[in-house]
Amino acid sequence: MEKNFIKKNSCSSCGGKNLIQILDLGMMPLANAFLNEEELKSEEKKFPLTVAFCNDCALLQIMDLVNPSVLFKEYDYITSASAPLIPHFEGMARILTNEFIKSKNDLFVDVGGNDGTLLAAIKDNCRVLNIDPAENIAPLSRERGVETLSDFFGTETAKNVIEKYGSAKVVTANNVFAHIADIRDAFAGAGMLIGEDGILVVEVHWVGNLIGDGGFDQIYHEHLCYWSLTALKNLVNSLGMDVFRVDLIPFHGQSMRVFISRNRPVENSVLDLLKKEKEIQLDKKEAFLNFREKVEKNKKILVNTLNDLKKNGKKVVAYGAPAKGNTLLNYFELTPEIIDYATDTTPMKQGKFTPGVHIPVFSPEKAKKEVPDYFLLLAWNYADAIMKNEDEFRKNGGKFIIPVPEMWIV
Ligand code: DWN
Ligand code: ZN
Repeated sequence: MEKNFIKKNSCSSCGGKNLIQILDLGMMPLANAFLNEEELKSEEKKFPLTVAFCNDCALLQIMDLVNPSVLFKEYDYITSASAPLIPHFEGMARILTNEFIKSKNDLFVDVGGNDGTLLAAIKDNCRVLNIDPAENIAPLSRERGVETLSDFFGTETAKNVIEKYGSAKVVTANNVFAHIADIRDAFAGAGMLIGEDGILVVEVHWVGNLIGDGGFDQIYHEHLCYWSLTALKNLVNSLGMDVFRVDLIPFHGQSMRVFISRNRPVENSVLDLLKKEKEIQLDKKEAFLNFREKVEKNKKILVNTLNDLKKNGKKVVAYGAPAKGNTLLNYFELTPEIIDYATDTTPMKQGKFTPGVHIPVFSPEKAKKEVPDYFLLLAWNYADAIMKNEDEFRKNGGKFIIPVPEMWIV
């Protein structure tokens, strides 16, 4: 992509033009573009953010494509900064190596492997390769002993990898196939890489959770597609592969772990989830139009509550500064007048300001010294682990505001 931004007019998966607009979030900054003090002085880049449903293949997607080099070459998100993700990926490593890795010479490729958390748990069992465009994060992955290629993924990269390393027994793509504009090319590349008998495992946020119990805040420029199994299977089938197993897992609200191959028998889990998706009508635009109303209703409730707390002299601090939090803060216009500051465990975010509304980000230590009355839990997807860690805060009368799907206070 030459320019920094283009608006597309066809579906990323099937190429159809039968697209229905579901949500318009207006002009938005990039969700991971945290700013330093110097950058606050210049004008910040903002881009339109609109969501549409494809009536032909059932894929929910954004229409606004920001150049991936702008989004991903320098990246402020590291997997291991969110403690619950470490056992999650170690568990995944165990499951996949036990079942699918047979020899030390087998190749295991992780697309978008970030700081190498998953592959570090696999590297003693076989050859591993992380392919990730974030040049600032590659050294962290290499420090873990994980061979790392700083590149975007598609058929071109797949060809190069096959030439150098041969086919892969397992290719994983965790929380990354929502992020690729030419998604047909990415799936085709993964298909080439697994050859005849390898498997592809894709973890991706489940759109049924996004429009049901999860938040609209997962919508931002990095996330180009919001997958149902129905939509994903349509694409995979059109490329000569099939989904043979799927697990719903409690990550980022609810995600799907989708197992894909060319020749394995389809298991009941696939038929079960497809049936469930039919029941909740994930293949129909109406389900998505209802979601729009939910977002607007929640906005009113949360903004009114925060304004009332502020009027009553309460101090509210954001817990976590996740990318998704920046959609919420900007769409709900929550400025430092309402949210004093945010805390986040990611060193790269500390000392910076959140995109758009410019809330300052500090290490969690700050809130230990200047204890707030309320934490707005922007990292709501880790609510259970965080509540446990912050038991003391709650025992002392502190409260958490969970912002989505409907605001509640605990
Ligand atoms: O798809 C994506 C997902 C997987 O990761 C990306 N496009 C970007 C990113 O999204 P996110 O930033 O919304 O992800 P998380 O994992 O929900 O981010 C949580 C944030 O909260 C991190 O910045 C770390 C921070 N955190 C914290 O400060 N205290 C997290 C935990 C668990 C904590 O206790
Ligand atoms: Zn389509």
